[in-house]
Amino acid sequence: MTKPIVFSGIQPTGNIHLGNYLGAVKNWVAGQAQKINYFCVVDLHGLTVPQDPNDLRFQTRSLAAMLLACGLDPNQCTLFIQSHVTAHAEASWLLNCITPLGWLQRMTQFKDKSAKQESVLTGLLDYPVLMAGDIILYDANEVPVGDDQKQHVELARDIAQRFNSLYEEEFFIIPEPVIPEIGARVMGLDDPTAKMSKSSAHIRGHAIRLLDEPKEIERSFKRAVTDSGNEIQFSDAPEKAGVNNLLGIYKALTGKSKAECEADFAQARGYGDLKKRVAEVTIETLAPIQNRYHRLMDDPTELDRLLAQGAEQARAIATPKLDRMKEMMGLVLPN
Ligand code: ATP
Ligand code: LTN
Repeated sequence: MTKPIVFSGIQPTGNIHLGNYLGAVKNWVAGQAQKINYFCVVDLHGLTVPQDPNDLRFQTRSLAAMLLACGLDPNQCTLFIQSHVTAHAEASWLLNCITPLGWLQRMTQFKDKSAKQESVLTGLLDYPVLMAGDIILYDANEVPVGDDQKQHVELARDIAQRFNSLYEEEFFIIPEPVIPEIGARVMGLDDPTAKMSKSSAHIRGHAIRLLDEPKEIERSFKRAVTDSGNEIQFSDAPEKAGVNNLLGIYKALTGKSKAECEADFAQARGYGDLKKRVAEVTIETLAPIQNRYHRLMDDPTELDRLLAQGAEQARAIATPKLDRMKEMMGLVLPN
């Protein structure tokens, strides 16, 4: 049986946090051996909101090191930086020319993010077209992402289908979003009604960043917003969102069932015990990741070598696919 092809991406737009890890990266690592994997640090997507150039450069390399530290294995996956493979930017232009504007204006992430910007950049609207190109250039079958990206993967399906019906049936594979059952939407510790997000990770007590020191992790969990009750159970009730989020984090980190998680806290004296235990398992999970991260950042030559190797492997797939697209659309390929 042929192995499924997996593609996913993450933006170098700030400190990677527990939501990114549980909603996406942990699942990339877990599925590596059974599949053909492409994982991409999407620096071109990062440019869709204003960035400090030096900061973006640092974040891009730091994120790549962090992904390796989390367990991505260059022998089992292709890890690369999006702008190193120019086919992505070119594919997005070609796909722009078959994508109706209305499809992009409907995207909820665009509506949310543009509402927060003083001046909305064209790239922000166009973001999902670049993302569609990322995925379909590699004939990806599966796109493991958190819940917030489902709409973008569905748009990628629509764009692929439109290209196929205009030019050649079955040219692009129609990708499927793969959303984890638990961890798909980790909420902010300071506000359990909003998703934990990189762009808010600088706000104290909002996120657990993968590079946080144990003391900071304990502090953030201690301050986490809960309710005035003391029942430690999974619940969909809006007032229980804080406790539900903490239990969800505990479940995703330990791999235990819901019943086992609840049983672990049956004797707890209150939310304080839950917060303390969630902080402990988080610190235990992050310690080896942080060690590996620092080792990689201390060896820039090795990191660059791995990223160059990833880019070369990615180009070998993406460039011929892009050339076929160009030909189908009527462009003259250079001799
Ligand atoms: P930004 O705030 O800059 O939009 P982000 O925190 O949403 O950043 P991305 O780089 O956009 O991070 O997302 C990387 C991956 O992490 C995606 O698969 C996304 O679905 C997932 N993800 C992001 N936030 C969460 C969250 N709170 N819970 C679960 N998964 C998440
Ligand atoms: N938009 C995604 C990042 C991303 C991505 C991709 C995810 C860019 N290209 C391709 C999956 C597949 C996000 O997480 N915000």
